Amino acid sequence: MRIVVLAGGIGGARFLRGLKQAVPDADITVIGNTGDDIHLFGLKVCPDLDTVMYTLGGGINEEQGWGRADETFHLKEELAAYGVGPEWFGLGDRDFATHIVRTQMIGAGYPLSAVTEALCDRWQPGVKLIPMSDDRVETHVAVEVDGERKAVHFQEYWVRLRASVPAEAIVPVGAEQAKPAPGVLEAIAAADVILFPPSNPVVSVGTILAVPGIREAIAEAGVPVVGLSPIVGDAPVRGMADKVLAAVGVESTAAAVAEHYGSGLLDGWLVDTVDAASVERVEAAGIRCRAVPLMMTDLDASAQMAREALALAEEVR
Ligand code: GDP
Ligand code: FO1
Ligand code: CA
Repeated sequence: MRIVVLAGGIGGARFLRGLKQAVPDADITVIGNTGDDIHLFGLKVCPDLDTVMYTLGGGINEEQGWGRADETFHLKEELAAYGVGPEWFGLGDRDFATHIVRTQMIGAGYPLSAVTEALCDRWQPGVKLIPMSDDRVETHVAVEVDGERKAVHFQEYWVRLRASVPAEAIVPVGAEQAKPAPGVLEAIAAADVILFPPSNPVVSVGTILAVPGIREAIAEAGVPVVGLSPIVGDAPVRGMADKVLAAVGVESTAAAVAEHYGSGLLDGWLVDTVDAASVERVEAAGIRCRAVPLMMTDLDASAQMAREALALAEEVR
């Protein structure tokens, strides 16, 4: 079975780990969000691609959900001693190596998709991980700080400001001009099923869908498209999805996120059992809906979620 998954970072990665356990023989292609990418200290950092790669490859810091296990921060401390920041972004020594290799290869002329494949040669994530685009896309967030409206990089909004001010608009800068990376449209066209994991619907899945051609290819693939809600009990399980959903005028409920994707894109939607009352509303929007446990507390729970998503896909096929 050929499965295509549109993934952000932690939510996407943990779901993928479950999917791999649920269907070990599946041919899984992951289209990764690169809107979170940031250039720091002259290096290109791709948080969501790395989170997927480290999580599936066994190098992730499990408690944190991002960055490397057994990490140290000597380099960051030395940079700070020179007064070189930003200090608000925690790049560890082991993680730095990934960004150095990536930046060096890009400087040598390799596209991000080829670089990601090379990095995955080491990590063997067991899926084909493709960035949504080889072109630079950077999510910016419009905020008002001290009465002044300005746009900040998504990482600055989330990591430095901790999403403490309202997001007024979300802009995936560069997305309109970006082309899907080689293999993205081909994987979608060849898929038997397309899954939206419980990733952020605005700054993860939404950014991938903002690359011209990807949304259209999914809608035209003619295969079941099934998503899992990242909103449980009217709140994100973690992160700032509520803030970025508000910025695009969507309430933080499992049903509203399904409606936001819409029946033109989604065939099936899973909500958590605590949101069982919203099944009717989602189905009224023309999307088949089931309520099942959606908390990825461990690998078995994530695998069961993957099985439920695939079962729903068969129902709507
Ligand atoms: P990020 O790039 O690291 O923010 O990760 P993603 O975009 O892939 O996923 C973020 C989303 O995952 C957040 O909106 C969370 O609410 C959601 N999430 C995290 N853990 C769980 C979980 O156990 N269950 C569900 N349903 N959603 C989760
Ligand atoms: N998240 C944080 O909350 N603080 C950090 O200092 C931080 C550093 C970091 C470094 C590398 C990386 O791949 C991810 C990192 N993240 C950090 C996570 C990441 O920026 C965000 O959680 C996601 O991009 C949100 O979607
Ligand atoms: Ca992310």
